[in-house]
Amino acid sequence: MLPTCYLRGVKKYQNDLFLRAARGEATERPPVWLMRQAGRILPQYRALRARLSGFIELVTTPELAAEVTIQPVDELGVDAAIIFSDILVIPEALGLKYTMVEKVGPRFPEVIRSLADVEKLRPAEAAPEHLGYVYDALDTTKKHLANRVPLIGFAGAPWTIFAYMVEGGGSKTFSKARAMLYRDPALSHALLEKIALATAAYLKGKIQHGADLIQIFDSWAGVLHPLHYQEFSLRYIKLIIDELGGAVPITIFAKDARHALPQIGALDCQVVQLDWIADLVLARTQVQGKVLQGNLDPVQLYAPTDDIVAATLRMIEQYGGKHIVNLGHGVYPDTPLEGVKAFVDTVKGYRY
Ligand code: 1CP
Repeated sequence: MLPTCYLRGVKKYQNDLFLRAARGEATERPPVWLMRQAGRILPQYRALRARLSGFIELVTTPELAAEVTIQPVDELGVDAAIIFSDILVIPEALGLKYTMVEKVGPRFPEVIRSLADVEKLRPAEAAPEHLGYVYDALDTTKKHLANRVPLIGFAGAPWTIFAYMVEGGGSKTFSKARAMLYRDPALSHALLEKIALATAAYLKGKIQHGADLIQIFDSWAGVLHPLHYQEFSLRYIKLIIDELGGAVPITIFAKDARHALPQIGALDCQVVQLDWIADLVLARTQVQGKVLQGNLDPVQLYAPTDDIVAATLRMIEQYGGKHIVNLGHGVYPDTPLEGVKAFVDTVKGYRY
C-alpha cells in the first residue's frame, strides 16, 4: 500500500502550484518547469559533470544526482524538480547494461533478439532491488529540497524502452525494433509486458520515496503505425497506470503521436504533455477534462528576449487555464541561459 499522505492535497510545499494545477485546480498563474532542466544548460551542471568519469557516475551517485536535481530550482526558480536519472535504468535493472557515449548517446552492447534473451533477463519484480541508487537519490533530494517544490518521478514508456533494448541505441527509424513487432508479435508482447511490470514496480518505489507526480516519456511513440501504437504502446502505458492505482497524478508524453491524442485523453491520467507541433485547439477537443502541459518550441528560446516573452505570453493566453507551462520537448543543451530565464520569468510574472 502507498502512504495515504500522497493521495490528496494536504499542503506540504511552500510552492504547491504545480501539484494544484496537475490536479486540475484553478491557480493564480500556470506553473512552469522544463523537460531536461537539470543538465547542460546550467553552468553548475557542466562544472560538476566535468569532474566525473561520465554520465552514469552522476546517475548512480545519489548525492550528486540530488545536487543536479536541485540546481534548476535554485538557478531558475522553476515550480517543480524532476529527479535526475535516465529512462535507461530499467533495461539495466533487468540485466541489460548500457554505456553513454559522449556526443553519441546510449549504447547497449547486448540486445534482445529472441524469447531466450527475454527469459535471461531478471524477473520484473526484481527490478526495484537493483534501483536502490535512484531511491537514495530521491530521499536525498527530498531532504535537501526541504518542501520547497514538488518532485517529479519518471520512467520511459514500455515501447520506448523496448526500442532501445532491441535496437541497441538511438536511431532515426528504429527499424529493427519495429521489425520485431511485425515479425514476432508474441516475442514483442513478452518483452513489453516484462518492461511494463518492471516499470510499474519501479515507479511504486519512486512514489514511496517521495515522487509527487509521475511522468511517462514515450519519446519514440512517433515512429509507430497508429494501429501498432494502440497494440504495442498504449496497452502497456495503461498497464502501468492501472498498477499505480491513482496514488499520484500521472503525465503522459507520447512525442509525435498526435494521432493518438483521443486515446491518450481517455487514459486514467491527469496531465497530457504536448509536443511543439501539436495544434492546441485540436488537442483541447481531443483531450477533454485533462490538464495540458507544454508546448513551446525548444528552439524559440534561442530568439531575442522580447520574442521569447511574447511567444510565452501568447501560448499562456491560448491555453487559457488547465495548463502547466513547459517546452514541447527537452531543452536543448546549448540553449542560452538568458533565453531559458526569460521563459521562466515570463510565466512567473503572469496572472490569470
Ligand atoms: O551527460 C549528459 O549530460 C548526457 C545527457 C543526458 C541527460 C542530461 C542523458 C543521456 N540523460 C540525461 C538525463 C535525463 N534523461 C533526464 C533528467 C531530468 C531532467 O529532465 O532534467 C530525463 C527526464 C531523461 C529522460 C530520457 N532519457 C528520455 C526521455 C525524454 C526525452 O528526452 O525524450 C530519453 C529518450 C532518454 C535517453 C537518453 N539519455 C541520454 C540521451 C542523450 C538520450 C537520448 C538518446 C537518443 O536520442 O536516442
